[in-house]
Amino acid sequence: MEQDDLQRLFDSKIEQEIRIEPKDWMPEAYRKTNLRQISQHAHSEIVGMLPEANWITRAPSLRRKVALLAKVQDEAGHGLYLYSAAETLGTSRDEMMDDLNSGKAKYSSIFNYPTLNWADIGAIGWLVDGAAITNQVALCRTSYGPYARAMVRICKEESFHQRQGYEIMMSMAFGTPEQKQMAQDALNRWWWPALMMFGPNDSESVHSQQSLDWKIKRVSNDDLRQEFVDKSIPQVEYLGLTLPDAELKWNEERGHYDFGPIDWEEFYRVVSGNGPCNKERLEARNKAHNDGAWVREAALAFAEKRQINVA
Ligand code: BYC
Repeated sequence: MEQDDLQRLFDSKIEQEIRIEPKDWMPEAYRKTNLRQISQHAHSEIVGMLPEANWITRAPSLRRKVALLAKVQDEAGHGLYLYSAAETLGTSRDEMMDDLNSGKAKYSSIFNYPTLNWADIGAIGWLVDGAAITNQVALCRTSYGPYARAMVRICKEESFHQRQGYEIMMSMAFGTPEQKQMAQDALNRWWWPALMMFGPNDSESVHSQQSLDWKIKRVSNDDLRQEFVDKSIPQVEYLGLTLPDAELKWNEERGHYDFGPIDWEEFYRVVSGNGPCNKERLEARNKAHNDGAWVREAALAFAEKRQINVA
């Protein structure tokens, strides 16, 4: 088929909501955009394990420990589904790992903030996984088949994560005054970074329009952020907590909550590598990679031995 025909076929599939599959022809820029987004997403899942794993040994009860352990294991699984989806676009997992470990690849800004106490684990599950689901439910309808299918399973698991977090927040907000204060403090610290997870405002988002046209993104950064704010407020009210935003107000005309300005300077500082924990996160990833070298070597040696035996 001629290039023009291939492009027309691709465009008509996008138009008709027919998924693009790995062996289909696709524009190079479409391939690269998916690879960028899916690999960044995979890295976020893997780095996202670090702030929570830190609390597994200090969870306040066996039940909490088991739930947190399951959640952190799920994140590893999400990373693996997503690396597999990204590999179908022609890049190896080793290359993606090298890009993460060298600091070349991005991962979600949110994981560069510290988890100071147990209430932070509640706030992460509730707000960070809540923000992630808001984005990911929309991505179940993304145009690239392997990404969309990975998202369906991931969203189901994220719902458990969100509930796990909110349940911790309920225990603390309805607990002693000290526990309630810890829950409020965690909410104060995680609220704004959670809003930053959705990325820059639409007017500043370099990739949004093209990604929306290709149906890689189904909803814009600002619309997803607004959806998250609107659904979080009743949850905050139920807990009897308050949001660290003096400008938050229901806007009858818009049918949405208005909220105060996001500190984009902070966002870009964190995304460019200068957040509170960027250095620590990369060091932890590199250490894990280096400590695991013997496992990769052993697996390769075993695979080679099996091939020799089969031959
Ligand atoms: N952090 O043009 P834009 C999770 C970058 S966590 C860092 O709007 P795009 C989990 C962006 O990459 C969530 N970087 O870009 C939960 C771009 O830079 P490059 C993981 C960010 O791609 C709990 C530049 O800013 N979810 O799942 O159209 C536990 C311009 O932005 C961020 C996903 O990754 C950010 N917050 O839209 C464990 C969802 N925001 O690439 C895990 C999939 C923007 O040009 N990703 N940037 O150097 C997406 O939906 C989109 O990629 C984004 C950004 C909405 C994040």
